[in-house]
Parts: sequence; structure tokens; C-alpha cells
Amino acid sequence: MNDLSAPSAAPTTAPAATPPGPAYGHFSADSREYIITDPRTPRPWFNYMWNEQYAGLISHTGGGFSFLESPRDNRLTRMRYNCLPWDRPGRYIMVKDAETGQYWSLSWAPTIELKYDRYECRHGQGYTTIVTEINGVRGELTYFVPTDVNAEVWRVKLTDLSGRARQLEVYAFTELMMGNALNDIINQPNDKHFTDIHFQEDLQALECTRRYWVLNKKVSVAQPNIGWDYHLYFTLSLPVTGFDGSLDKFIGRWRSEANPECVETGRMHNTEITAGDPVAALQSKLTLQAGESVDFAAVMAVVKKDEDVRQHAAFRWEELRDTAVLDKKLAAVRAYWDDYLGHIRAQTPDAALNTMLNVWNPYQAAVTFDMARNSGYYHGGLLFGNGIRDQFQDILGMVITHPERVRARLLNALRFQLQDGSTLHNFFKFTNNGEKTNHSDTPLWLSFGVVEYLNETADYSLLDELVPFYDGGEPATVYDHIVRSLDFCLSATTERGLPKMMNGDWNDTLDQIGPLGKGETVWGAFFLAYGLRKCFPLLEKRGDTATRQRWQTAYDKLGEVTNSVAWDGEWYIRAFKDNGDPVGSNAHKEGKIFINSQTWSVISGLAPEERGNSALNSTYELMGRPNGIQICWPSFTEVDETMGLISRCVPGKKENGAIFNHASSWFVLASLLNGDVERGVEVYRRMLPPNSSARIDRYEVEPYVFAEYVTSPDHETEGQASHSWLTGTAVWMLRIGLDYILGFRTSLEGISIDPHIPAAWPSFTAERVFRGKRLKLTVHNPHGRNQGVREMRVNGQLVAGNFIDPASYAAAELVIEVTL
Ligand code: IFM
Repeated sequence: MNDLSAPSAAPTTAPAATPPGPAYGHFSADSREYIITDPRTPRPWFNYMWNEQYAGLISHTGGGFSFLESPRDNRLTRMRYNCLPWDRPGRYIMVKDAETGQYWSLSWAPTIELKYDRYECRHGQGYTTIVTEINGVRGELTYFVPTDVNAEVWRVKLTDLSGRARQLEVYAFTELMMGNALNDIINQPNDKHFTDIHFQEDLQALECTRRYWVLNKKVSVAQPNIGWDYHLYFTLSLPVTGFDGSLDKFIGRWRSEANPECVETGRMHNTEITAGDPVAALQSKLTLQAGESVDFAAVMAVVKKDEDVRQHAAFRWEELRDTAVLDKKLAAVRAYWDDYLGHIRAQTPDAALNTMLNVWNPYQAAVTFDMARNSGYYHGGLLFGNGIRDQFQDILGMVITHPERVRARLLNALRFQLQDGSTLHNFFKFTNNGEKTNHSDTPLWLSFGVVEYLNETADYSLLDELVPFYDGGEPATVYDHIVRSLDFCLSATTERGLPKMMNGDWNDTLDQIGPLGKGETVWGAFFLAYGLRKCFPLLEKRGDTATRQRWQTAYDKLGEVTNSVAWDGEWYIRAFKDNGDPVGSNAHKEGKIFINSQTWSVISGLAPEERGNSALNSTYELMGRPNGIQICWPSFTEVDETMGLISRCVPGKKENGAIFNHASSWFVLASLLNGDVERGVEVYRRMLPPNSSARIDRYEVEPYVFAEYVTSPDHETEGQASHSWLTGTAVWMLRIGLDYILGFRTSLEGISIDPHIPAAWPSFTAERVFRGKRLKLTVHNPHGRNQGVREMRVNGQLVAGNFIDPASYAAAELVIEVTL
């Protein structure tokens, strides 16, 4: 490390192309669905179905798991970790032809060895439909979670395609977990002494529960003495002809879910269990006349033990077995997403951008809002809980549509702040605890989220809400909480005024820079300055002149110190180690340049113009790749004990030099703020999943949502993506697209219209709901410009400048005409 030998050559920065390549699927004409036509995708491609409490991941083969509120503490169904094939088990409906004995799954898996005549999976918002045709039967299976019941529905339509009457058997089954998912992995032989499954004739349902619950904040040998608080019911809307609660009995010896003995023999054991591995398996039999269709559903519902499922406040049991009612519930799911997506509209010359901004990007933002970095195929749902820094970013999408949910979320998350202004790093529902990891950036995200909420809503009442501290003391107002958080970060600085790195900053893997408490984060300095500046309008509004002045002084001082000690000649240093050595300098052989200190030097407003230009140019030239911008370069090839996990990770992946999309999105933002519009939009477009996944067999993960990272050329798997769905990239790409490219810039006072578009766009239209008004924007670009509003009319009236206070208009719709 740190020698002065020549750097490796910078790899090519060729812009992204979109060659056809092998296709496993495509977007529907209206972009609302991603349609997978070949199930042998390079990885399982997932979707989510959920309401505020009940949630499930669903892959394109029916794989995935379900949970109520907490994927660690309250898992309902199993997912086998490190499983091959990948996404087992799942929620399966098998159909058997009683005459031929042939049986198959309606979701392809687990009977993947069979030859299907047709397979199609449509992932939509909150539902997934899988259509298969095999053995002269079409199956249409739609999975969804109703908006108003803690249940999941597997809605089925079977149609005879053979032209003859069919005697069919139907088997619906899923492996149950019921309780602590981590404990299920490490102590399943013990866990299975507590299961309890019985068939309730009047409900035509299996009633399932577990008689203990590991809910003692951590999994340990000290067993808690409490029961799992729920009953899980599994029913079929058809008359049930057999059931099984025992996985062993249903599957049979030395078999798998691909060939359950009960399905093969047609004989269910009708096992009720008081111990053993649990399955919810139901059988029914039906006759299908030639060409006829039959509709039915399997439903899994969860209620508290002290609630009576037969007289429940949220539903009538019969309704859950009535396909007409269930279809209305599916319609309600669709209506929810129509409304959610209806808050934003983009009609630009760029089809991929439209697809993402209109549908998949806001949808992914909603997923991150509710799943954090926790409940995903790549995140597993066992470890992370809700990250504080993630929580306060993940509100950026939902705040547009459901500010009341964001308000509650902010108030909840602020409970995990300590009286000194520092915060836990994460927290878990149910157990209401988390870890204090001392990442230096975490407290700074609190004010970020609160200000964004206020920019959207102008709901200043939030600031006066009282919220307790995690370590006790007197509850304080939200305003006090956020002042404390920034003051804590100002206090956690070194003598010369740079923030201490502590155990890492946004980059979790820079964890050995400052173990002695002297290491400094330069990115942290820019981010702290940004955080201070972002609060200035709020402090002024609040009349808090003392804090305003104090923070201005601090902001200026951060500008002085970063520019006096952290400028490396062509870019900014990333950090300083405990011994004062710089991290991210041209003098190094590896890790010469890091993206965050360049981008945030501009975003914070602290980089003088020439330095900002140079920092961004260097970033683009040295780290620009077809999928976006690398996080650092060159990647570390040797373990450096004074850096941290970053250098232990293989070169080119994750924080060690991947195209880390979250950080790459900040390059787009910095470029747009810096006036480098063509370059900013160009990188934005490279990163859009439909573009960045052009080489799909290499890219591997879902081409309809952002992944956390794409492997850079520093690794042989260059172009491979991972950790799709749960990434801060989602909200940042959404808001950079909406706020900075389309140009809807919110502030405490109102909204400014300030598009940054490629000069080649002759015009575009866009819509956004803001403070109860629908803003309908048309931007004309007759002179091929890329920024700068020259004229703006609102509802036909010419206005000065580009600012709108929606409260000053009575109309519900504002028609905005802008000329660049
Ligand atoms: O900042 C983190 C994020 O909170 C979780 N994923 C990795 C990022 C970078 O280290």
C-alpha cells in the first residue's frame, strides 16, 4: 500500500448500449408488469406483496417467505437459506390428473423437470401471476396480500384445454415456520417440539400455532417462556378432502417438495401434529368438464390468539373462502397502486426513464420503505432490522403519497436516538432494541429525513411532537432531537475540525480507519456541512438565530478545513487514518480515488468551482463504467488492516470498487448541481435497470429494479449485479429523476420548477402531486438547452421566476408551461 508505483490503466468508460441479448422477459406495454417468459432466469426474480403488517416475497417460481411485521421474529413460512435450487420452498399449488397420475405445479417450481407448454410470470405491483399450460390444463395463479386483512391469497383458475372431462386433484401446501426465523435455523430440532396443527372442520382450515416464541432480543441458550401469540389458518375455498400438518408425512421419506408422497399416492394422512416439522397442506378433488374453467383460492390468514377467527373485526371467515370477495380484494390492491403511482407521471423521449419513473422506481421505493435492508432474498430478514440511516432516506418516495405514514415512521425511528444526540444504528420491531455501532454518519440522517418531510408537507406540527430517548431522560421535541443530532456530530470532530470516522461512515467497510478515535472522514465533513446547510431554512423559519449562526460558523469552518487539508491536487482525499495517513490519494497504488468525497464536495456546496469540476471530472474519467460509476478505484487487491472490510472484499465487488449504485446516484446529483447536465443524465440512464441489465446473463438479477451494486471491471464477473430491491439507490434515483431531471424541487416554502434535461429533448411533460395539488408540467425546449427556466406560466398566467407556492392557488390543478 501507499507506494508510488504507476497506477493501473483506467478501464474504458464506454456508454451503455442496449444490445438485445438473451431475454427472459419484458415489460408490458404500459410498464405496469414485468413479464417473464422463460423461467430459467439467471437468479430467482422476486416481487413483493404486503400490507402494513403482513408481507411476503414471491419469486417467479412461487418461492419466498412470509412474515407478520418482523421477518426475523415473526416469520410465518420457511425459506431455506443457501438452498439449491435457489428459492425453495415456496407456496405451491400442485394439480394431479387422477386418471393418468401425472402431477405438476402451477408455478413451475418445484416440478421444474417437466416440460411445460407455456410459462408466463407477471410481476405487478403487489401481486404476481403465474400462467402455465401442461397436460392439457391451463393454470392461472395469482398471489397477493389484501390491503385490509393479514392474509395472503393464492387465487387460482384452472381451465381444461384438452377438450375432455378431467378428474383433477388439487394440493395446496407451504412449509410453516411460525416464530423466530433465526432460531428455526439454529435450533430447529428443538423448535419442532412446540408445533401444534389441527384441522377445524367448520372452517375447512388447518389451525396452526407454536407453543413458544423466542422473543428475547437475541437468540441464546436461555429459552424464553412465552408462547407465539398467533393462530395461522390455511384454507381452500374448495371442499377439503384431505389435509396434513406434518411435513414428514406429506412429503414422505427421502423425497422433496417436487414429489410429495401424498400427491403421488393421492392419499393425505390427515395428520394433526403436536410436534414435528410443520406444513400446511390441503387436498381437494374436482371435475372439470371439457373446456370448462374452475375458480378457487388457497388462503393463509393470521390472527392474534385472543381474537376469534369466527367473529373477527377485520373480516368474516366465509369471505376469505369466497373468490368473488377475494377478487374485490385484488381489485383493491390494484387500486391502491394506481393511486400511489398516480402521484407521479413522466412522459419524456426516454422510454427506460419513463418506465422507471412511472412505475418501477416508485414501486421499489415503497418496497424499501417497508422492507428496509431487511426482508429480501439477498438480505435474508435475520440480521439487519431497520437501519436508522436507511429509514430516514427510505421515506423519500412514500412522503409524496402517504406523508402520514412517513410522519409516524419518523416519530418511531427517533425513539432510537440517545440523549447525547447519537443514535442506534438499527432497531427491531417487537423487541424495540438495536445496536449502537458508532457509525459517524448515522445521526446526520435524522434531520435529512425530517427536512424532506417538511419540504413535502409544510407540516411543522411534527417539530413539536415529544419523542422519548432510547436511554431515558425527559422526552424532547422532534426539533430538539434533530438539533441534538447535528450538535453531536459537530462535537465528534478532531482538533482540526474534521468529523471522526469512528467505526465507519456511510461506507460501512471503512471500519478500521479510526479505531483509536483519531481517524477522520472527509466525506463525513462534506455530509455534515450538507446537513447543517439543509437545516438553515428551518432554523430561520423557527427563529432559532443562535443555532443558525453557530451552524453557519461550523459550515464555514468545515469548508476551510476540507479545502486546506483534503485537496489532493485533482480530487479530494476520502479520509485520514488514526496515524494521519490519507485514504484515497493519487499517491496510492490502490484506492486512489473514492467517489463520495468528490460528489459530496459539490453537493455540500463546499468545493470551489474549479475543484468541484476537477473532482467530478476525475471521478468520471477514472471510474465511469458502462453501468455507472465505481465507488473507488483501483479496487484493493491486498488486505490492509488499517482500512477495514473494504480491502477484505474481493476487488470489484461491493464497497471494494463495484459500481455501487447508491453512491453512483450521488454522482448524477452532483453533476446536475454542477451544471454538467448531459453527463449527469447520461450516467443516470446508464444506471437504469432496463439499460444496465442489457447483458442479462451476466447481470443476472431482476432487470426491473435497482440492485445495490454491479461488479466493476476489477473482477472477472464484471457486469454481475447483486442485492437487488433493497438499496438506497431506489429513493435517490427516484428523487434525482423527479426533482432534478424533471425539475420539481421542493422546499419549505413551496416548489421550484427547474428541469435539467439533455439538450436533444425537444420537450417533455410530467406530473406531480404536491401539497394536495396536481402540478401538470409541460417543458418546451425549442433552442436545445439543457437547463434554466426562461419563462413560466401557471394556469395561463406568466409568473416571475420559477417558484410556485401552491397554497396561493385555489385551483386543484396547476397547469405549468415552461420554456427553457
Ligand atoms: O451505507 C450502507 C447501507 O446502509 C447498507 N448497505 C451498504 C451501504 C454502504 O456501505
